[in-house]
Amino acid sequence: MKDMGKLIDWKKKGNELRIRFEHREMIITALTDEIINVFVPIWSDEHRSKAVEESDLKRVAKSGPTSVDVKAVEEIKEGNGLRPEAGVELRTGKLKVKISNEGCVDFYTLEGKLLSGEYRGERKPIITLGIWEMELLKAEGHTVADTVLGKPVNDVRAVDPDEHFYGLGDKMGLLDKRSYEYENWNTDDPSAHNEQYRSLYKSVPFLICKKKECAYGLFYDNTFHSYFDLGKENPEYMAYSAEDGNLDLYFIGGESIKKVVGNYTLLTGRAPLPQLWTLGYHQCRWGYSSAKDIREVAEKFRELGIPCESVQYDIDYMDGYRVFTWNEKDYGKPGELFKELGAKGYKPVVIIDPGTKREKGYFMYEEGTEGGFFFRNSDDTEDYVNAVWPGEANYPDFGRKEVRDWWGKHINELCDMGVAAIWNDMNEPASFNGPLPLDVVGYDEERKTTHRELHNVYGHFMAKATYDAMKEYTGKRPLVITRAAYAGTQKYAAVWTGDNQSLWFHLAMMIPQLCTLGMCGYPVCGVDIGGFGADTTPELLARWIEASCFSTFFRNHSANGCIRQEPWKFGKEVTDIYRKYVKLHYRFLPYIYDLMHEEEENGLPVMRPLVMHYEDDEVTYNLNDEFLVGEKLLVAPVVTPGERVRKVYLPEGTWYSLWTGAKHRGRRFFLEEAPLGHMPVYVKAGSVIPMYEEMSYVGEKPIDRISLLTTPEGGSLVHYQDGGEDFSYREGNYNLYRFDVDGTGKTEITMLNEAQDVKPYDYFRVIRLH
Ligand code: MIG
Repeated sequence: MKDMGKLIDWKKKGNELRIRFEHREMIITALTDEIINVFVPIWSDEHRSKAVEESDLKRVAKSGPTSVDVKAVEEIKEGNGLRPEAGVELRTGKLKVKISNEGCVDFYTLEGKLLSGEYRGERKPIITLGIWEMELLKAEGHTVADTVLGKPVNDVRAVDPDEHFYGLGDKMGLLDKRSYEYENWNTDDPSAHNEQYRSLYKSVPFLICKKKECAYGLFYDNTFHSYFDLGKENPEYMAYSAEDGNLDLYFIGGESIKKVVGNYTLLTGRAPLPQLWTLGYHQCRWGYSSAKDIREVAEKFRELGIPCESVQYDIDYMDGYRVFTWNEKDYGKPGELFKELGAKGYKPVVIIDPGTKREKGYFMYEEGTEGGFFFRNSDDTEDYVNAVWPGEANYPDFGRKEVRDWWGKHINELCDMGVAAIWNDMNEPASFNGPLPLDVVGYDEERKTTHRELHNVYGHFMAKATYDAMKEYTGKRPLVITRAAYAGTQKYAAVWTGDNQSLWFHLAMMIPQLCTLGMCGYPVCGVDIGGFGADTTPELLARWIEASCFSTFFRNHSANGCIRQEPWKFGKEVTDIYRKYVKLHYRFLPYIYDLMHEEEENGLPVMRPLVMHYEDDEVTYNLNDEFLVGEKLLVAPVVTPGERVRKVYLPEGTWYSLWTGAKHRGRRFFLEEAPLGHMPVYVKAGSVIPMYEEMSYVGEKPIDRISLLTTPEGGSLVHYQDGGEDFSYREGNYNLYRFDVDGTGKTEITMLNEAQDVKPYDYFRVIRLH
């Protein structure tokens, strides 16, 4: 880090190295052999992390470093062209960190390979501003250097010419984020998100860097407005900066992308195993505006034999968009429709926005005002007012426990009504009367602060409030779906990518976007199938349901005013294709569930970019139109209109077509027939994949049998089965099977764990591809 001044002295205490420089201190902490925190307290002495909580640190401590040694070094010579410099060196069981006397921090493997070196030169920003913008800057008394370079928190790191970047949450752009520029400032922008968008709804300042034969991660834990320039300004470096806060960098080693992701999620937490039904199919529309609408749609799914778990309740179910109220006029008595549809297997999922209507006599307004639970205006004299759906509204200050508890109490009332899952929207937070001023007052627990610091964690805290309340109250694994998030929100919520549109380009972007969310610790994620805004077409919807077949958040959703988007609106051909892929999703549900269970252990997502498993294969570095499900399935959806033959790439190994059993040699491209309704899917040789029988919804009938899909080589499978709802699996209440299937289909079963009260399968059968 620049501007530290000269090194004065240093002291090692346990895993921690404190270095005093002329102008600042730097604290290096080895949390594990591979996770190293570099902390420069520019703004506060403590970390004040929202992503890494006390409980996270306790968990990480269990994998503490095997050794931490520190010594002074005369000359730091190693590394690609770095000048010899004196400084201090910290070594763990896996990594070496060198801190120069000028405060530059470089990370190496123990063998001396440079993973990430601080850039020693000056930043040379390319001026991309137009004449008009330049004039404006001048008029306001700024220079370009002020705006691009004048941030208090900076880290500029040298990058290799062939280095690739992944991660950063829900950001647009391709899988490889090199040459893009991004901002972390949660943003609700309903226009069509394009490739060059710098920010969307979430801020996950975690970057995965892939160099020849190694990978590492950089997690900049800072909730203020921050920026990444990934070699756009200059191909020699990447630059991170933030408007305020500390430099709080976690360097994440691990050699492979998989291990880096595993380490990042060890640090920020892993998504808990969801209830089985939540992984099924969901239908939604902003515009199902009465009990009649919901009922009709729910019944139609059953009638057409298309599986479905929920028809979700968007904002119209509320009385005048007042949160925690019910519109009886259009939806009948609270809870009645839930019961009626519950009998048909439907679980109620309702939307809850944060914006609380300002209206005398409305209980949320009265309680919130009375309790002092809302954001305050900048001079802290009155509650801050903006507007959202209900008109003038206040914003709950979720950073305080008492506010979260208050909110949670009302969440519990929804649970009493029968609500099974909560969908959180508008929590960037969105506002109709211009953005919230940065100096709006809120709290981080007892500490008074402003929206500048709290903005990017607003959705995070709202999701936490909801998750904690539901978990405690119901004892079940809560499904909270959130639009806004920060790093670590995966502990509390699943995510969707907000308002996409019915555009072929958005169908295509789904693949890098969801793969990226997965690499950033969000295994339960999805996009609005069919597109939220704009009007979908029969072909687009058919291709969209194909491509989403393996999504963990699997929901068709569309906006009021756009064409209705249920499959039957598009005739028999589309309905048949739709049914085929929703049914296929349910058949593969046990595979997805196994992967989610494994994710709690290894942090790996369900949907993965090929580069995660084939890191030495350059073709995969920026492959945007294929993905893996776990490592056994490869999916190559058609995402281009009119295309009926697809170019498919299969990596190393042997693969079998799921549909025909045709055998393919990997590490090559080939053409595959892909008429409408046919999505190329391949099974890796030596795989055994669990499958259920067909069902209309989870809970329709006991799941008493399992099928094992195998390739001609046979293989083995560790398969997990539990009751699908509560947390008793954490006390061992689950069955764990190992199936060893040989080349003839003969199968040996070993029970690795037996549940107290989960009935094992009565039957199994082997389905052999050949
Ligand atoms: O300003 O609740 O992204 O899924 O249907 C729009 C209405 C508010 C935005 C969400 C979308 C939802 C819609 N909401």
